[in-house]
Amino acid sequence: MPNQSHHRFAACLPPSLALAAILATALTSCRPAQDIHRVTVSGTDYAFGALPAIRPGLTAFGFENRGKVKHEMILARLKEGVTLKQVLDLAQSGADPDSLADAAGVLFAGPGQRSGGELLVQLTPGRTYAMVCTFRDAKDKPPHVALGMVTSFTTQ
Ligand SMILES: [Cu+2]
Repeated sequence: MPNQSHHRFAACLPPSLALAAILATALTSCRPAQDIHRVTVSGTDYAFGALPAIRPGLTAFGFENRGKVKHEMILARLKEGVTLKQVLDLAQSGADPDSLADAAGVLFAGPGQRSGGELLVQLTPGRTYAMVCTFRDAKDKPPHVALGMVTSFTTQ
């Protein structure tokens, strides 16, 4: 009787042990591959707020606008060995600073608002990232970066 041997095998597993095995499998597959750090960046007219120490790894950035005009937070990883000053100098000369950095993404937030989404970035160890807002309040006004809305951090 083939069915009987099957039953006998199932019966030799204590039910609680079988359930524990199923749960362990389910919990393992639900667990994220790595922890996601969360960093909220604040912006005012016209600066970014102080940043906490930022570690390498998967990081979700949020952007909170505490100012009275619309702002953006462009996040870019500077090329190895490049300084923020070099990027700003190049931008000021009218050239495109994209050659010195790799953009990660951008968040927008209206006055007094938080960005509707977050920016998920895999931060590289020991690298410098720049945050910048290039909005202008009017066509004849300077970009916010020229008013001081720029900052940087190096992953530690
Ligand atoms: Cu701005």
